[in-house]
Amino acid sequence: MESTRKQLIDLLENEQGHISGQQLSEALNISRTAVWKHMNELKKDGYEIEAVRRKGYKIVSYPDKISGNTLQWGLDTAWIGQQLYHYDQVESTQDIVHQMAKQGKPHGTVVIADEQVKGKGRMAREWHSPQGKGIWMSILLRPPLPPVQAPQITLLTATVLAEMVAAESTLDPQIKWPNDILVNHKKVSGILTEMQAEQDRIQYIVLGIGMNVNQDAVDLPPAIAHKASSLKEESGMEWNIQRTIQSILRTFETTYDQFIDKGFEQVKAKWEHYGYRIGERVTISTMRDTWEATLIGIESDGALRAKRDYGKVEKLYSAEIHWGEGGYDA
Ligand code: BTX
Repeated sequence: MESTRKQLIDLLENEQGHISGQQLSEALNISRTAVWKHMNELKKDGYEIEAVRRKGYKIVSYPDKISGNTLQWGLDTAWIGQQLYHYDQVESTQDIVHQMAKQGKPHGTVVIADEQVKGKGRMAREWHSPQGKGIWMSILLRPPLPPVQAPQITLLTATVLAEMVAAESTLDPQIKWPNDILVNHKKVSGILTEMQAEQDRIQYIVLGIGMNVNQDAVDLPPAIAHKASSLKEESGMEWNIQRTIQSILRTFETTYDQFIDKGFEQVKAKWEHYGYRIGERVTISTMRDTWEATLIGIESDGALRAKRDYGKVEKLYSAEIHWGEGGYDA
């Protein structure tokens, strides 16, 4: 059903003028009544379709509103988003995916909302998720991995988001350890990974991605305005949220498959390529002391590697980093 709809859209898109119901029914191998039903579904999803007698159909305009269907049609993925749910408003997409995981929904299930009223960050922090301005999405993953490897999926996700931003704009995204996406030193995206696991096996991961897309400066809460931004603010252009979601999902699928196949090395290299202040000196505070070091990269368990001036390399799991000029410390 879905793929017929997608083929139908492709046919309509590729035709300069109108395309007749007869041609469509032959090309898709379905009845003309079925073609007509599909057209009505497309209209419901916001496609404006012109139907002219004796000539046929033509797409006049595309939906500007996100829907599960329109997201799925343009996706072309093997497993991610095969089940995709879109909501206007939710408390948090994370909670919905946790429920779905318990009900046995498959690996790759995606939940997206236009707005979250109780969006959450790490450590019970709040994640501001205003209506229609960003990407608020959670992905259900069932990786064949032990729980110690879960942080690698968060790091991988950060590289996917950075790559997407770099591919779709002239912006220069960076990943601030462990997993904030920054543009011009400001946070445009955050990742929340929640896991259900047994001793040696991950049952499932709910991977939450929040990305500020089309907020203007005034849309950002004053408390975070100095350290947060949106893709629009930084690039000066409005982004198509639907296409941006599709681009993230596509890149995610390829990167994840490669990681499961070949391991973490490539992800690590990419992370370090985008890593904020990698190769630079910062001040680090741990429980015991405060010292200066040069950040050199990450470990495969997600730790940050920092080299002391006398050469010793430290692995940091939780530390306060004073990111220096332009960076904020939280
Ligand atoms: P985090 O703990 O790294 O970031 C939370 C902190 O970031 C907040 O304390 C605040 O200072 C700042 N902040 C809050 N909202 C924003 C925002 N929109 N942009 C920039 N900074 C902000 C990061 O947590 C993980 C965020 C994951 C969000 C996704 S959205 C889909 C899914 N559902 C859900 O409830 N959470 C995830």
